[in-house]
Amino acid sequence: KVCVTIDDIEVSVPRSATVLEAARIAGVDIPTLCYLELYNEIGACRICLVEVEGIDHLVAACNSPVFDGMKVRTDTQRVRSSRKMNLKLILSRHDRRCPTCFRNGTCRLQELADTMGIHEVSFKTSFDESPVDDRYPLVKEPAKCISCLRCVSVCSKVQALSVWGLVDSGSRSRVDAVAKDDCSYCGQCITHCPVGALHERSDVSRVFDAIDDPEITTIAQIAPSVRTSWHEGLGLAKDKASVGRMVAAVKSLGFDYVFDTDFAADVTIMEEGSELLDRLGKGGDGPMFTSCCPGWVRFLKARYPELVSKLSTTKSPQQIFGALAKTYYAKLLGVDPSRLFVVSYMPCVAKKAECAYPGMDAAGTGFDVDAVLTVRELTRQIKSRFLNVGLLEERDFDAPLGIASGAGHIFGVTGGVMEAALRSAYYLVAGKNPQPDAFKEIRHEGAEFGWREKTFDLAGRSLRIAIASGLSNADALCAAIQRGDVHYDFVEVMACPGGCAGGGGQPIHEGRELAAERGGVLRAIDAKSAIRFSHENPAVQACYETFLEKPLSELAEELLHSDHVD
Ligand code: HC0
Ligand code: SF4
Repeated sequence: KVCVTIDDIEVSVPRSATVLEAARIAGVDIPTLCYLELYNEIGACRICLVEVEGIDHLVAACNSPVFDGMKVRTDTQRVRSSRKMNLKLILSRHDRRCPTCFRNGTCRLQELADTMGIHEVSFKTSFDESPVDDRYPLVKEPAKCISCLRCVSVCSKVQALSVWGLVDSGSRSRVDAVAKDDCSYCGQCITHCPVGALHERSDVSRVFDAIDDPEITTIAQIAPSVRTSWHEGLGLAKDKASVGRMVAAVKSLGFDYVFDTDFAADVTIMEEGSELLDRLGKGGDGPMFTSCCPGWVRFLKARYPELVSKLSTTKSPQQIFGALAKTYYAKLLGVDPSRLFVVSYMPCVAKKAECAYPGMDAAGTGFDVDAVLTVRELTRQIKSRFLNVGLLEERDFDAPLGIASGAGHIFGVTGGVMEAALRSAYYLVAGKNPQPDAFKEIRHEGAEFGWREKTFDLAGRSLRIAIASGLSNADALCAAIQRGDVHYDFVEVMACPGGCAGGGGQPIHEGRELAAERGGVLRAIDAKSAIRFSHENPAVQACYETFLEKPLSELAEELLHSDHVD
């Protein structure tokens, strides 16, 4: 430990600490912009400048190490005016049309300009006027980019991809997509961008158009982890943000039916669990990979094409929902499926791409899922209708595609798909249920989302499983499988750290990672659920009895499976 004085406050801090960390220990706030804990400690923006006794120039707090006896001043006139000058320079290269920016209200740059009292920028403003390309689900607005390099860091360090890079030099240097084809669309660059330079393609108006069309029946499905975060951008207290109130809010937007993706997650388990036992029975070369995360599927195709055959053929819950909505449910309603418009509310950007993949048209109407909106887009929709959600009466999901088990709910947290699958696989092998929490040892601890493994005894059959979230963990796992260092039967991968709870379509909170907290909400919902097993969901049982017949039936194969070839 070393002794450091920050603005007359003496603190003892680890020798390896930076000035910023020491200041935080002392309770002194130093503003930061490009800084991202663990991943982007590069001092690029020069907003965290401080004065250190005995050093002539100002230093960046985020990447300057402390030393014993160090005396730091964070609030001198020189510090304040340098920080202001640096922020004004950044603002002079930024398109400052805040009112129409996606990040208006959640932008770190806007917040800093306000708190630092900057209300005019006297420098000549010039920014990158390259056109915005919104053909893809992930959109870059060059005019908004401040070259903080956070996206570059997150993409390479957390996701083991290097889609973003610094191109050109000098005054022309800028961040651009240098390996676009590798992009998994996980959206982690969006949730870590401090400004509005990266965002999802907005599909909001297409959805409102469908809602307003009297000829169209609109159906919403809501993904598991949306219920943990839908209120965050609305300023709604947690205790008011019940599932029932979320359903009421989505119904208020004008949908004819509001259903639960978690119902389809239960169907996924029926199919995927049966597929796993089928593969094990055939004694093939393991493992089977989960395939419900489109970010992971894109990653695998790009990086490990030779492992693609190991992906489960079962479609994701989003796509199973779409396929069943436009076949099974269209029949129940007696409606022509081409008049149905299915909207998914997802914590995910990659789902916007998934719904348009070849083969995602089981009903033959074009697309089984017509539009995918992120939680941030849901927030914008609710705000635009001036809904006072706190006052809405709680509503239930519609039946039957709104009935789900606890196993379906935990899909949105890392390890949840695996746990749900094991609960039902055990039943299929043993002919009786395990304890619902029999597989709880695979749950993550806190925010430790790395690669974890375990061998379970599945009624006399030993099953080796592994779970990873975050693509750098997935990358390490795939490499180990290829080298033959590890052998598993079943592997769950989610592209985003913590699973969908930490998804790239979730609300953004500067400097805070909420995946673990949101995941905990899903675990709590599961624990309180009357039904804990996918195979005990009565709506799923009815769907098999009256329509699909049984898991992996000919019809189930046709509607609910895909070979991931495109
Ligand atoms: Fe997920 Fe899903 S759990 S991918 O993470 O499997 O987006 O929340 O909807 O489809 O159910 C996202 C979340 C889903 C799907 C489910 C899976
Ligand atoms: Fe999307 Fe979830 Fe996968 Fe992230 S982990 S890419 S949010 S499906």
